[in-house]
Amino acid sequence: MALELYLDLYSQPCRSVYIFAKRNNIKFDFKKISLYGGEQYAEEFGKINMIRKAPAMRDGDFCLAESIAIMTYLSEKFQTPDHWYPANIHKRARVNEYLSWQHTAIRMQGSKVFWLRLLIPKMLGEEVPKEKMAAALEDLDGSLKLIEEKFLEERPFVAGDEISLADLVAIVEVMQPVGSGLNVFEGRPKLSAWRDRVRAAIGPELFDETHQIILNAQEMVNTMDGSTLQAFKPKILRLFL
Ligand SMILES: N[C@@H](CCC(=O)N[C@@H](CS)C(=O)NCC(=O)O)C(=O)O
Repeated sequence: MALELYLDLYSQPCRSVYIFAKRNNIKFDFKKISLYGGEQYAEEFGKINMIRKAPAMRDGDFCLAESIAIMTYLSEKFQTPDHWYPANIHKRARVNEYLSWQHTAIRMQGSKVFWLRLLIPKMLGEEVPKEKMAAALEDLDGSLKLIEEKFLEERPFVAGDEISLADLVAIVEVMQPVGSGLNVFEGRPKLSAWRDRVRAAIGPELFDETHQIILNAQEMVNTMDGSTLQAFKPKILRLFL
């Protein structure tokens, strides 16, 4: 049985897994799972990932959740080039440091800004309170500063001269609020130059193809039936408002 990846490219961790597999010529069946359509709650998907989140992977009888676990598994199984997850103890530690930090920082904040700007207004039929938006933008700003000043410092990539899993996981999160029309690169030349290096290292075609869906999110939301989101309302309001 071919390796299966369960993905929805609206999702940041799905985009990193997708780019990683494609960039490393790992053959897989793309199993599309529509998160806005609630397919993560289907009985069949529960057998693949009982956490009911995407991405998920099935390799024969072996099922795995969590994007970072999936990418490190693939890097080991397919012996991908060292730069993705370097063997050098200090470089790997830098990658791990970023991967450990990002979950509750840029990931949470970029997602929050995306939902506050785009999906929550659609769901509620009104803009979110100004002070909520201001606080979310301030938190996001803090994380973007840390990416520039702590995780990159003067290096081209997080672990040094070459792209690693840390840059891949970072770029998909940094691009999420961009999908809501917020240009996070404006006034941040260091972040912009890093984005250009990451795009070049991934390959501009693969980068653009993967991000097309999120960069079209405003259009998608305009034509979306607001009731589609009602099922997520209690959870999203608890999380973000
Ligand atoms: N830590 C997980 C996060 C996975 C995750 O939160 N996925 C979201 C999409 S970005 C999801 O499936 N959400 C569906 C839901 O919560 O119902 C990873 O890195 O894979």
